[in-house]
Amino acid sequence: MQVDWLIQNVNLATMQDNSPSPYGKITDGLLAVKDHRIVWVGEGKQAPQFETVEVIDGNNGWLTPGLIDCHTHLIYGGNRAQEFSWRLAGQSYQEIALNGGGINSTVNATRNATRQSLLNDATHRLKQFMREGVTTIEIKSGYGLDLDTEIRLLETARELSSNHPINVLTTYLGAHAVPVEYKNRADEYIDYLCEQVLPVIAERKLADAVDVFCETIGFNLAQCEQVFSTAKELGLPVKGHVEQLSHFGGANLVAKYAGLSADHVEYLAEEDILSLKQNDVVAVLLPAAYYYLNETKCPPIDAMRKANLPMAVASDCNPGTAPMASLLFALNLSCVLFGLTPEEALVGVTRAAAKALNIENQKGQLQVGWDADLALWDIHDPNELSYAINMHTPTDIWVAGKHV
Ligand code: DI6
Ligand code: FE
Repeated sequence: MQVDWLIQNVNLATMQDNSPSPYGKITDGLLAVKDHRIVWVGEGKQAPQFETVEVIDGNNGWLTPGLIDCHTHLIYGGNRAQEFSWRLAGQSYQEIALNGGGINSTVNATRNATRQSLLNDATHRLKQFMREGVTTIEIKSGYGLDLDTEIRLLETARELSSNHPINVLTTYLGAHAVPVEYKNRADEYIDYLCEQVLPVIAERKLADAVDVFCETIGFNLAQCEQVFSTAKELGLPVKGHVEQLSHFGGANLVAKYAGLSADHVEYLAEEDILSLKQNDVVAVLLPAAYYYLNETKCPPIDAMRKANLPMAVASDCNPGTAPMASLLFALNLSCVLFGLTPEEALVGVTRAAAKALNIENQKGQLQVGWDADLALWDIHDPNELSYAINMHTPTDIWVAGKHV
């Protein structure tokens, strides 16, 4: 069998869904790559003869799919360190937002930032994720709100993908906050968003999906539904920041539009889970924001587990509620704070995260035909990836079969 390269003497965490063993584990395995795809994966002793160019010794380490961070706000100007001290002094996130801080203070900093400074700051954060073995990352807009700045953010996200060996999927999050120029006129802002911004974004193919902040301090159900129906008319899938600070009803709206994912879901009700499951929606857990906001209401993990609802885990990297550029730390938080098992956590940043981005048939598993996005770890057990904090980075990373 002609292949470009293969790795042997390696343990495989295939993350395949139908495997009888945890992590889809194959010990003493072998994986072969041709062009940018996996063409063989299994036990070394079962492997056929390969005519190959390069044979890599895995040194009995562990090979996982490249990690996928399916929810970030990576690109923004300035920071919210001042608010951090206000929050430590007792002000709530909601109070600060209602007093003109929060998202809108980052919108102001972003609108005044040059494209180069946005790119430089985002590149610094992106490199942190890449060194942890993240090979696919979702990046939202949402700190511009006006057409020009939203376009600048999404073009910058696309530029990151062309400058670095990482797959970037972009999401338009114009419904993140009401901008100052539309203060107390949220409905008119949503009309502007749906009539003048989203059509341009769609026409220029700058976004792969559309997101909303559906919350008391965000947008109401009618406003979010107007965004969702416009997105659907333009052929874009939807997702939502829902049930983050209250049970507000956004999860059912995502289900109604057969959205890709319902994100945060701290206040998800058990009856909402069935409609998410029936509409093939992924729950995206964002434990860093829960931790940073001192939230006390955990997502209903056990009920989602019992319903077999796919649960992804993501960093939510953003300047307000998760100024944190580590997907591995999010893994640890998802276990310690939310009660995921280490295996569920790793599924959350591989197979389930791929599904939340509509790429589950090409990334997130070690499977024949899937993209050869891979990370090799010098560990004795895949549990170590969520157990340890800041102790592991991959010894080797491949994106589309190319060593990076
Ligand atoms: N929920 C969040 O936690 C982030 N956005 C959202 O809709 C926070 C964004 C920020 O505070 O800058
Ligand atoms: Fe978010």
